Amino acid sequence: MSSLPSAADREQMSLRTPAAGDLARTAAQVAGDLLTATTPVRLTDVVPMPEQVRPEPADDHQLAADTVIQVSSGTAALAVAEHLAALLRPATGYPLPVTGTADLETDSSIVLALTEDDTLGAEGYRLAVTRAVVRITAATPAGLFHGVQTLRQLLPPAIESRTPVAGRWVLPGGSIVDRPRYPYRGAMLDVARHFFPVADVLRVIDHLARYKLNRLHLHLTDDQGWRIAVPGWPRLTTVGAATEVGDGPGGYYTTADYQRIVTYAAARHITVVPEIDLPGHTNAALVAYGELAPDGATPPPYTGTEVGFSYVDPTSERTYEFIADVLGEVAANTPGPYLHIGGDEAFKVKGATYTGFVERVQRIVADTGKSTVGWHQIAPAAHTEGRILQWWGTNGDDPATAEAVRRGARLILSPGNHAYLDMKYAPDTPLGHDWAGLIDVHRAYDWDPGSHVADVPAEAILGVEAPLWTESVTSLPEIEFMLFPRLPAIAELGWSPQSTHSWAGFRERLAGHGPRWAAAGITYHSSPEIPWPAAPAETTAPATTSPAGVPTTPATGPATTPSPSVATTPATDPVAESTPIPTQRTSETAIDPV
Ligand code: TNX
Repeated sequence: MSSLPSAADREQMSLRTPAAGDLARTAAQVAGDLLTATTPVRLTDVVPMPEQVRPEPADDHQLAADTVIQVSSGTAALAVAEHLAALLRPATGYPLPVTGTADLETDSSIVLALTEDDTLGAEGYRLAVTRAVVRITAATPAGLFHGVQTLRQLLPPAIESRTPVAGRWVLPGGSIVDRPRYPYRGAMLDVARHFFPVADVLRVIDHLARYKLNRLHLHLTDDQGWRIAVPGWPRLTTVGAATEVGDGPGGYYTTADYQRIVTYAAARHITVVPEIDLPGHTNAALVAYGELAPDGATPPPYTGTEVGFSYVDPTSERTYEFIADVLGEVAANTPGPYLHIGGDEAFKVKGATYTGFVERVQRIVADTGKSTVGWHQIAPAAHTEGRILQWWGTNGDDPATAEAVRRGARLILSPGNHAYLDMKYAPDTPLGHDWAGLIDVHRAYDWDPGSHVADVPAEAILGVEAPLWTESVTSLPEIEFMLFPRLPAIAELGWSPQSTHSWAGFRERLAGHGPRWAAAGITYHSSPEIPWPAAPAETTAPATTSPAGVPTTPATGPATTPSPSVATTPATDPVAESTPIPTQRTSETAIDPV
């Protein structure tokens, strides 16, 4: 495992933090650029690439101050319509009332309609843009929601502004028919190595929703911290949560916090997959309850980044009482069907002891009514109904995994050398590791989930997930820097048909998203592989040029720095019921090495 960013690296990052005056000037510049950003987006620019796209350039549709959002009868579509309205109101400044009937299609409306169309599946949608009407139809609210994310991308990047922008809000004419390749499309956030407050997690959920991801895997426990309250085991949080990598204070989610996360996710059609990592990665639990340790001796807290040394005692009944309590509590607060039991890197629990442990924990999971998910190391354990393995290998070849699939398991693909978002983009990326290699955007994109693991048939693939381990990641801007632009690459692999796969096309489409992220205050890595729109001539941003001659600072708003000193209140989408309207972060200096 590579070393974490040194104090000198971080020092350098904060040295590049712009002064307040520069920030204000940049904010004005971004707003000015956005004002002029009225060129219609092309219907073919959507990420992930839709299944079918038919542009009709004569049919562009312009939103207007009197545009209304109409929904088909019933309340199921109403929440999606309100979500859409909340997305579009800040930048347009239009009232966009939501009305409960689709009968009156006026000249200026967006219609969301639930239909019986069974060709669209559980998440598909149709979008038709004509001069008169924009219509999204789907068989489910989830399908409508994904259609809304497409609609959002078809408006100019300035739609991401949280304050009104004078512009022509034109949607490109034509139609899209779309549905996902895989039912499981996720990202993982490790909240154990570093703890992230609820507001940060909500913002990550919004990022997933933009790219039609539908699973958020939370890695809730590890050696460095225990992050979830469990009644009857108070020391897990009073003691086990008080540490993280380095010397930070740690933290944990109360039951109410966790419920807020799952509710916010559910409103965005995202299922939370909670992970309690067992039997290894448990030092924080052992610090809290030494009775669970193999020798009964409480270990010291651990805040380093090694793995594989800790484990709960697999021979003690107390261990299984603990696990039943923890998994029972987490299951009770989790609406989704999965419980992730980890199972990785338990180097000290070997052979039959390890498989026996996993099989017993799988039974405890089954007793909660959920399905077991585990890292692919659990493969040798017996099959149990609905068992899912998460592949994180780097060479696509593991006979034990293939055999577990033959016995009925399905796979989530997170190959370490393509999907691990904690890997560095390039040798000089200031955050991350390189044990699985460097992962630039091309590498994140260029693999096929359907044929990745040897001797595993395409039908056994449930989907893809991009994990972000956070040994080196300490703040929301740093999370975003590692997610963008690689998360959309993995999202496209999970959603788009393999027949649309094209690196040349993807990098062109992705380029248009840089200005969107900038307008939304999202920190991102301005990878030199992506042809970001050229910076306007008059920009005051210190746009620098990569060796390839590509500006590393995108035109309508440069990447923000992940320096914690620049980040303001973590922002969630304006649809967040109880979160404040975000403060836009408009700092300008990318941390990209130039
Ligand atoms: C391996 S991948 C781990 C994690 C580390 C990660 C760092 C896996 C299941 N385990 O414990 O955080 O590498 O990249």
